[in-house]
Amino acid sequence: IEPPSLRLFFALWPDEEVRETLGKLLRSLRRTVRGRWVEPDKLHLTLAFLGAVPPGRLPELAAMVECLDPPRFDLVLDRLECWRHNRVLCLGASQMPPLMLELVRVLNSNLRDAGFPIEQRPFRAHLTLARKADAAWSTMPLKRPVTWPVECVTLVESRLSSAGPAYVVLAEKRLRT
Ligand code: 2AM
Repeated sequence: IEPPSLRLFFALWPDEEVRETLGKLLRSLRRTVRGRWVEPDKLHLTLAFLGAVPPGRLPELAAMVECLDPPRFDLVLDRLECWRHNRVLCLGASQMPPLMLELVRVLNSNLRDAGFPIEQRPFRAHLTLARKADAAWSTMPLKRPVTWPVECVTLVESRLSSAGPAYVVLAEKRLRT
């Protein structure tokens, strides 16, 4: 019998300070937009989604994170987006840091080399704030953009349950200063 697979993804995981800023923003938006809001301690930005992975491959993926050595970068989240097709409300960036795109490219290239299926759609950096959102607009610039000094890349497990997903950081690598 095969052990159950793990639902995994690589992500940028906010530190406490950024999380607090994001939490404040989320709480202020809650006053005007209805939706199924993400709990502030679960906010994150997915770099590459792996989907179901046999647990035996976990060490390989953890090693993939350890071996990364990307320089730090700032990600400026400066707009809200509400996607029409799935009513996802998220934070986005009008400028993609080249170092972030390079990180995504390296991750995907490592995954491909190791034989993992990889995302064919172009990477669209976003941090989901709410689902089933009823915002009337599709994009809205933030009066006060959030600057996120990205210091860490993580491998995360998502455990789905009726209470919503629980996320467990399985491996992390600090970015080079
Ligand atoms: P979302 O925020 O747009 O929902 C854990 O589910 C993380 O993986 C979330 O950030 C989620 O993105 C992302 N994710 C889930 N399914 C995905 C898929 N099929 N392709 C890309 N990302 C996915």
